Amino acid sequence: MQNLDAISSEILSAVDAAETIEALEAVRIDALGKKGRVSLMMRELGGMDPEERKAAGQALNVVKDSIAAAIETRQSDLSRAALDARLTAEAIDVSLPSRPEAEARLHPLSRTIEEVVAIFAEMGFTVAEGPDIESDYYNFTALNIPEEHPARQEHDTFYLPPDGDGRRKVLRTHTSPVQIRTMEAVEPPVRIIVPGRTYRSDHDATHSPMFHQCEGLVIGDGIHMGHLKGCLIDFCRAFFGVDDLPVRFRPSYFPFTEPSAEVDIGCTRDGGGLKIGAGDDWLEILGSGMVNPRVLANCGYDPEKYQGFAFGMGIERIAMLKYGIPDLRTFYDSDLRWMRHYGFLPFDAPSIHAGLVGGTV
Ligand code: 2NM
Repeated sequence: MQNLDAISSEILSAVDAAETIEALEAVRIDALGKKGRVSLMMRELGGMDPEERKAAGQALNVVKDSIAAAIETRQSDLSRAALDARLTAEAIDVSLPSRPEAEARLHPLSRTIEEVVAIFAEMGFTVAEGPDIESDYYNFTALNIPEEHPARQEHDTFYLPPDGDGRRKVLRTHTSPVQIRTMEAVEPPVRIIVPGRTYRSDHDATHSPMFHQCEGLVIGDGIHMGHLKGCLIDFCRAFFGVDDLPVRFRPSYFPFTEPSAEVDIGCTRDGGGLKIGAGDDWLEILGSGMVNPRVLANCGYDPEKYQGFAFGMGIERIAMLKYGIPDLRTFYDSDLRWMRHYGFLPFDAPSIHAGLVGGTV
């Protein structure tokens, strides 16, 4: 016990000299551990006289506490130093500019489909999709398009080579087969919007053999021409963003609707360019009509019980009008300069409602 002071200051020096948490722990075990120097001296107290033991015990406790306190202080100094070193080593310069990334654009056709779908989704429509390769039945027959109709002719429609039973499938010439498939699959009420690729054997400055359509179908009990007009007037005004846009319904003919109507919007061509929503000129936007009772019957609906309306529009056409794209053929060129000019930033897309996507029929 006589050299307690010497032992104490030796241990305290070792504590101060420990440069790492691990080295400090070794010093702690050497001093205060089970077989440490202080612990061994504690054990020696047992062999002492009571008087001697009391004094030595007190002295030893003071030394033990001061060593424990010194270790604790050194420990927090070392861990703070370790943290400081790590923070310095791992410092992130948040003021650095990000690395340049290729910035993608949304194609104007994708954007236009999203806009049309978002407007009809707001009215309670869901999206339906179907195959691009169709049977003659779904593309023509079910739609009341007769055998002799010009649309069925070789030079208007792409026919695939005949399959096993001699039937020739077609590349769908409109998205209407999806409406037929939907009516076969579900009972009214029906409210669907059908965007997709369509194909016609036609190629010049204003026609592409592949193009896009968006058609719609509403079937219910007591659906009439007033519903058709209200729905399509609202659509035209929402799509072109003109609240008081003039909309005109002009009698027309389609085999699958009766009566049928083309939908025109007001515009002017004065002063060179085209201006939508003003003037005394008209621009054709949509085809529409009340679904022909023969089409309803073909799909297993009782025309006495259910009525409905349908409509269709060309996506390229309405995209060209809305965004001032002068040449149809540029849609399919995949020209990145054109995309940077006419394309859309993806995060600027119109909001699409959850649960909007319906099924594939
Ligand atoms: C149009 C114009 C008018 C139409 C009709 C149908 C169906 F399947 F219900 F009979 N689907 N789409 C339709 C009617 C399409 O596009 C210019």
